[in-house]
Amino acid sequence: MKSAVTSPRARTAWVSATALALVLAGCGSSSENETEQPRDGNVGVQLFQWSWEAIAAECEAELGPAGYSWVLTSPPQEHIVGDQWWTSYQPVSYQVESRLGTREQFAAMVETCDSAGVKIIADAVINHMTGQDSPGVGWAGSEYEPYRYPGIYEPEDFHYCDTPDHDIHVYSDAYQVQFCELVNLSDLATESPHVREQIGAYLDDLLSLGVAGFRIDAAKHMPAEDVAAIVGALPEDTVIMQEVIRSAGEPIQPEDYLDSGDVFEFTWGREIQPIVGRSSIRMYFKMGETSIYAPSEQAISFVENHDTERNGEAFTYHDGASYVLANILTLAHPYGTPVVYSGYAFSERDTGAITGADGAVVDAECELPDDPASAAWVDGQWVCQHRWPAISAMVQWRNVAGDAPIVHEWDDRDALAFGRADRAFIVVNRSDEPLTGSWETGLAAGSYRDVISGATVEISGDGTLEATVAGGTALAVHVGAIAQD
Ligand code: AAO
Repeated sequence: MKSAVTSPRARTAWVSATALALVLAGCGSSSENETEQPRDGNVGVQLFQWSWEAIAAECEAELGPAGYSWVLTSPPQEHIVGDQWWTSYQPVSYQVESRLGTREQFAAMVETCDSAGVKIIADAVINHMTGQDSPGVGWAGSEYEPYRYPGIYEPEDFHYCDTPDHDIHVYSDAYQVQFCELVNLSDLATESPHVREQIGAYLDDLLSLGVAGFRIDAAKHMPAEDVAAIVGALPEDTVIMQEVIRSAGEPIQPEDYLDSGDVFEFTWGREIQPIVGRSSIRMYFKMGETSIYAPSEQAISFVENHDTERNGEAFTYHDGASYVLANILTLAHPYGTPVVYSGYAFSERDTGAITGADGAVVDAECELPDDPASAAWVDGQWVCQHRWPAISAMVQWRNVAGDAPIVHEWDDRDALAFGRADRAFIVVNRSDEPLTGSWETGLAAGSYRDVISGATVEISGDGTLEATVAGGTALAVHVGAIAQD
């Protein structure tokens, strides 16, 4: 059984008690000390289609100081050639050579990020190879043909299911989901010892380059026992995050995979939308509790990922204040291990990130407008959601809140408020109108910085906060951001 990101073993490694001590020690200090706040929480960021060199630079400049603990990269293996982003998801070989960078650049990225206190989780595409019907040459020069990847796989290493085109047509049929081809992608026979060995060697290779673990792409399309056998051969502390999209009425569910590690919980993004919108706001306090949620300690929570950003199912950077509120609420809730999404602007679903003359993705640069939530983004521009001030501020808020329970729950028609023991407090106002109120916070008296607006707010001797919160935003304070006298 794999140790999951929030299992006791992994938690010891990722959430250090000294981090909180550091914040608390900094209590009396000013906001200039905030870059020294904890970076050992559990918040991750998916840097979609970021090159290895750009990720390395971001770890040092931004992610470590801001308190991000891990980065989910795009797939690092050799892939088919093409302009679309999804070429990354069609492996040609397991060489760590892609248009996101070379093996050396990947290794250097892991080292740089590690030094900045940021772990690397690699996206592992192990369910399938390409979906190409004719021979080709991959990014690093490897030749392939349908169902033949010289030196790696031969035709007997794939599934040929009994639908006419070998494709999955019905998700209610477990056999099709796991033995047919997902959108024509040659489906590896993951029950085969040879296939398991090849995949194991690839994952071991990435571990030797220092990654902390893997996102298992399309885990739903591999029998749970195959995934268990593959990850079971890896070191015990390998972090495993499986993509098993929860859908009502399907026979294969995320719970089937919990023995192998964590799962991305798609329910979170689906339920956070109406909470920001017009449904009963108090349902927020029940999120994570029903049977359509994986247990908190094994769930990755997220507003959107690269698929849901493109399929209309999630809030995205186009949704302005609602998108920011969804991220704030996700980071403020104790449920799960949150991952912030960060990608590039696009109009067409398939369009890849901007590439140079050699076809490699050009290093991401973050040039944030004054108000990113209402900015007009140009296609190809890096949106850098992880740097948006309110989102980045809430990463620290969450790190300070740690595992403290929710206290002082309050809600009104279009607003809610709560504390996290005596460490942090937040008021969220989803209406367009300002909200003026008085809340019991559980925090010690003093002048705090509202980490969302930057304004100073006072908490009185009995722990009460009296404030006005602008429409469509939040007020968030924590014991690591005490305002200077
Ligand atoms: C490309 C072309 C294809 C071509 C193929 C081969 O687009 O036309 O046939 O190449 O040449 C990515 C792209 C694909 C791309 C592929 C390979 O998205 O467009 O194909 O690379 O280059 C299913 C899987 C899930 C998968 C998702 C996209 O279960 O694993 O489809 N995600 C991962 C990656 C993704 C990647 C791959 C897998 C492949 O994140 O980026 O594809 O490596 C239901 C099911 C889900 C199912 C969805 C979509 O979900 O439950 O399991 O996901 O349908 O088919 C509501 C519904 C729910 C529905 C959900 C969708 O909630 O209630 O039923 O919406 O979010």
